[in-house]
Amino acid sequence: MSKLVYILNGPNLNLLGKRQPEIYGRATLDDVAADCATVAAELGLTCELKQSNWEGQIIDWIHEARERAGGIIINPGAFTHTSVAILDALNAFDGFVLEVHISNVHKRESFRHHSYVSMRADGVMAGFGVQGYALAMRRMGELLK
Ligand code: CA2
Repeated sequence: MSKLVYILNGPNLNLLGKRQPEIYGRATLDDVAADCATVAAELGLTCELKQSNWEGQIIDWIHEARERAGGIIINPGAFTHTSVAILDALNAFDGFVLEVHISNVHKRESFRHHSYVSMRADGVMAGFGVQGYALAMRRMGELLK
C-alpha cells in the first residue's frame, strides 16, 4: 500500500483563516498543509494537500489517488451534503478514506447533518478545528501500517 496520503479540500476552504474565524479559526490551508506534512514525516508517510472549488476537479483527484495514494483525507466542504458523484468516486478508491470537518456539523443547521461521504469513510472527525486534519493523519498512520 502506498504511503502517500492525499488531503483533499472542497469549495471555499481556500478562505480558511481569512473569513469567519469564529467558525473555522485563524489557521490557513497552508498551515494545515505544514502541520500534516510534519505529522506524516513522523509516521513515515508523505502527503499532498489540494483544494478546489470545482466538484469535477475533486473527482479527478480521487481518480488520480487510485494510482498513487494509500489513503485520502477529505474535507469535501458543502459537497459533503450534496455530492453522490464524490461518493461514487470514493467508492472506486481501494485505500482508506477519512472524512474531516473543521466545525461540528452536528451542532449546526440540519442540512449539514447528512454526509454522503460518511457512507464510504473509514472514520469521521468533526469539530476538532483544523487539528482534525493532523489527528486524521495520525489515524491514517495506523491504518497504513
Ligand atoms: O466544517 C467543515 O469543515 C465544513 O466541511 C466546512 C464547509 C461546510 O459547508 C460544511 O458543512 C462543514 C464550508 C467550508 C467553507 O470554508 C470557509 C472557511 C473560511 C471562511 C469561509 C468559508
